[in-house]
Amino acid sequence: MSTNSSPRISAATVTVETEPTSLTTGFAPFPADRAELYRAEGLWAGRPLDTLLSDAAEHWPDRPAVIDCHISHSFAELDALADRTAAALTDRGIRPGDRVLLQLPNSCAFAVTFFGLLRAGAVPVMCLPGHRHAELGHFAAVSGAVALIIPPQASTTGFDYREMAAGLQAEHPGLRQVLTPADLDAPADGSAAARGPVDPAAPALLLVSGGTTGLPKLIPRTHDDYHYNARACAQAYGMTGDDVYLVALPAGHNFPLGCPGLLGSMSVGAPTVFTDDPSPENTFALIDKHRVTVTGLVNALAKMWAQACDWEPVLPRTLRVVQVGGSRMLPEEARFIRQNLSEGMGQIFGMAEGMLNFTRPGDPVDVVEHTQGRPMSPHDELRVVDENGDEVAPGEEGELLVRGPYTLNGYYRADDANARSFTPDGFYRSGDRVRVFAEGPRAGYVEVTGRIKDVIHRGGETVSASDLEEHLLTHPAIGAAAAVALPDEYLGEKICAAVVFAGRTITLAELNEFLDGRGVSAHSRPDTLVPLPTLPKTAVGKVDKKQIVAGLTGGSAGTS
Ligand code: OOB
Repeated sequence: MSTNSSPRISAATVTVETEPTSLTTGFAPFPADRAELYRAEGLWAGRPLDTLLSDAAEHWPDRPAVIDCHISHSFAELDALADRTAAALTDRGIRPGDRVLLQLPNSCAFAVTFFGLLRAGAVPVMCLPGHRHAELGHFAAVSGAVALIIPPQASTTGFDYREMAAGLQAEHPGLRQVLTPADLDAPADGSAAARGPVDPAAPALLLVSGGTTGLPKLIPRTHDDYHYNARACAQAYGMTGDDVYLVALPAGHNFPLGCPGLLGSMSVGAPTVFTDDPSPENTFALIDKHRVTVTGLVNALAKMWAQACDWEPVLPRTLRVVQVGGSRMLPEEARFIRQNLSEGMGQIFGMAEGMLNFTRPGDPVDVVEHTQGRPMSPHDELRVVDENGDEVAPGEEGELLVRGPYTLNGYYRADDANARSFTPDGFYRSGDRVRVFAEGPRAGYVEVTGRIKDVIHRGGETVSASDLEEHLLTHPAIGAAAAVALPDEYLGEKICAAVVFAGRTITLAELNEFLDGRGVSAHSRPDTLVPLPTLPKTAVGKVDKKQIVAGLTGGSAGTS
């Protein structure tokens, strides 16, 4: 078991890391008693994460492992390429425990580099292609990363990663190297990377948090917990070597990486197809070509795919499981996606911090449409509490607190955030407002009703953004909506409805008359109505309220 060495470094105070620090500095491991339980129960395998690949290469050497529009590799080939990359990394001075920022587009090179880093004993920091200087600089400072791996070419939107990397290096001298996959492809001098023994209780990778306030935090995922996460998820979806998984979201995000994603698919010998273009035209053709059976989508993308089924010539008929999650979904939206895109539509409520809830293949339609699923593991512990931290009555709403075999015990090097985000007995405060149904066919399933902090303080009233959004979406002229708080001299905050009109437009007065008719109280109705061509999205494709507010107040969008 790794030790939690002190002193811990607070993210808020770290700006530039010049001295290399130990991986476990500022890492909160699982407490010994629970670790013991998860091992005894056989959940944790005690194996390094990259053994998912070596095991697959041993069992199914010739089966396709990864496929993109340029190339494909069998499990044996991917395994050999990972070794080669590890040797090249070692040759370049990357040492076990070193953090390395990984920012690559969806591609076979992503998989090769990810496993190469693990094999070298390095810890990838899973950046998304949409992250920019502010996020990367923050990840570099907090993690003390020694290298950054970027694509050799500009992004499809013309963004130049090399230029950003040069700027980052100037500010973070600890970031000694900027590499592309091509730099790691040449046969290395060393025959194999000598990483030494791996502590399965230590962090294998750092995921970034999906929160929409402030800069993302780093989430240490251990070999034990992430190996379990991937395997258990693939198993719960009934995946076998006959399945084919499609990565349509950014591959470094927890959802397509390990839920079940690339790693879960690998655990059962199923290939993963990568695409950089999530449009229906492109993905439907790929799904057809590779007989894709499983994929994961954020809500907006799922809705777009479902709409496109009306006109696309090739339909995604081979899909058996379409997981939809990442933000709140109304039952009507779920029904639309299920009926138009795939009967295999399921909901997933997950977080990079760990705990996953999802509906299972074969669950009743009522459960699939009205809930965000149930916990993945019998060892997930959920608590729903009120504002005083007291548990609410069964079936009532409150904040979800979680603890379990694959949920973090602390953000990486973030003492201040940790003091707020964890209870003394180790439960993570998710910030999500949920109810866990207590009876009937939905018993044990979770419904996400909003974010605890996503509220607008208007005058003396507290208005829930998600409640208002739900009402807004019932208006036939509104295709998408976000309720956000704007500063107001008299009220403190006023309510702004940012909407995407579907076909025709309406005025604020018409909207408020409609809301009045639905029984929405006067103080909970929008003060301003802002039509937008689309709602701005985060790097993974969720509605980015921070950016909406920044756009309307002339402030900086922060970072996304
Ligand atoms: C996934 O992970 P993150 O880390 O990008 O975001 C987590 C947060 C949750 O705390 C919750 O606020 C929200 O995103 N969320 C949902 C949701 N799924 C995630 N809110 C309502 N309904 C849902 N179904 O987003 C993620 C990770 C793994 C699998 C799927 C999604």
